[in-house]
Amino acid sequence: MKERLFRLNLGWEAVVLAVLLALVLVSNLAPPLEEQLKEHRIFEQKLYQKKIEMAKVLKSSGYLQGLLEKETDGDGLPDNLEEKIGTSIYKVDTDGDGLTDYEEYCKYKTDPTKADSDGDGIPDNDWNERREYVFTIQVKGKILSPYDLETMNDFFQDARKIKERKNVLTYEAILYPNTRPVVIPHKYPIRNLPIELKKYTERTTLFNYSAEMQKEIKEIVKDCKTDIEVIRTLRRWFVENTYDPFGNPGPLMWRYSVKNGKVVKMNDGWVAEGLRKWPEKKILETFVYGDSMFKKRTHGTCWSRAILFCTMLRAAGIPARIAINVSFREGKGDHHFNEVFLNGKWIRADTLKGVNVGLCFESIKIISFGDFEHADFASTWGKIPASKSPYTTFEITAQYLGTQVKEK
Ligand SMILES: [Ca+2]
Ligand SMILES: [Ca+2]
Ligand SMILES: [Ca+2]
Ligand SMILES: [Ca+2]
Repeated sequence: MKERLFRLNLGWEAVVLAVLLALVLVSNLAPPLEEQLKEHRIFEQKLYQKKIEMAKVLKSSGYLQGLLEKETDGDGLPDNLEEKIGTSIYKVDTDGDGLTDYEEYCKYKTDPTKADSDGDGIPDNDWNERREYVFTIQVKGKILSPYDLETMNDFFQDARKIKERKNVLTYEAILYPNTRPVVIPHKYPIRNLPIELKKYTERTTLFNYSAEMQKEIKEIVKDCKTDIEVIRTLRRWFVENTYDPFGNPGPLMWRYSVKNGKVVKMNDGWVAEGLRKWPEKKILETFVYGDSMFKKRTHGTCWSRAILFCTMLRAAGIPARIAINVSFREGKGDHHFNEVFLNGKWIRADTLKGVNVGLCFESIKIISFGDFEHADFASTWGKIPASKSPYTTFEITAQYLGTQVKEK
C-alpha cells in the first residue's frame, strides 16, 4: 500500500513537471507564421507612412530645389526618369501597392505601375512576392541588443521579428545585394536641410568636432560643388592622410559606448592586448574622440574609423550616422560603417569600401544610430566574454554563393 501511494505521488509530480515543462516550451515558441507576418505588415505600414511623410517634408522644406535634377514628389526618382518608366512625378507610390516608386525601381525590380506585377492575385508588397524579380538571400538568426528593427529595413535588406525575449531578437532578414540606389547630387553647401535631419550634423560626445577642425574640413572641401563630391573628397582624404598606429588591421574587439555624456568602456575581455598598456587618455585621444583623432590623423579598426569619418562629415554639414553589420557567414565578425543622407535617403558609406555599399562582408545590418547614447554595447555585449558571440545565424538559403555578389 505504501509503495502504491509512493508511485501515485511520483505520478502526480511527473504530471506537474510535464505541465511546467510544456509551459516553458510554449512560452519559448515563436508565434505562428501567419501572426508574425500580420504583425510585420502593421510595422511596415508605419514605415511606409514615414516614407510618405519624409517626401512631404523634403518638398515643403525646399530641400528638393537644391537637387541637380528636377524631382517633384520627393520619392527619390528624378522627373525625367519617372516619365521614362511611366510612374507619376506627383506620387511617391504610383500604383498604391505599399512599395514606393523608388523601392520598386531600385530594390525589388517589380513593376512600379502595377500593384500586382505578375497578375497572380498577390500584391507586390507581400513579404515573399517582392522577392520574385531579384536575387535575394534569406537569413534567420538571433542578435543580442542593441538592435533596431526600423533601421534594419533599408535599401539592401528587409527584416522582420520572429520573436523577441530578454534583449534577444530572433529575426528573418531578406538581403537584396543587387540594389543600386539612384543618387541625385545636391548643391553644396546644403541649404534647406529639414529640421529632422539637422541633428545628424550636430556635435555629440564622440563626434565632437571643434571650430578648428571644422575650418580645416571646409578648406579640404572648398572646391566641391555637390554633397556627393564632398563625401568622396573627404573619404579620399581619410584614406590618404590618416593611419592606424598599430598597423592594418589594428587591435580588434575594441569598443566604447556613451552614457549620460560620458564614455563607457566594454569589459576588459574586449580590450586588445596591445592597448592594455596605454594610458586611458591616450587611447581616447587616438581612437575614440573624433576631433582629437582628426588632429592626430589616427584611427583604430572599423569602429574607430566610423567615428572619425562621421565627425568629418558632420563638420562639413553632411548628415551622417553610424551603422553596424554582423556576419552571417562566419561565427563571428561585425563591422561598423557610416550612412550619409543623400538625395533624401540614408545611403551606406564606408571608408574601407566606398559609397553605395551593399553587402559589407556578407553581413546583416542590425542598427543605425546618430549618437552612441543610442547604442549601448557596453551594457549588453560588454557583459559577455569576448570569446562568445552576441549573434548567431541558424539558417541561410542555399542559393547564395559569396562569389556571385560583388562589392561596388
Ligand atoms: Ca520623383
Ligand atoms: Ca513618383
Ligand atoms: Ca508595383
Ligand atoms: Ca503578384
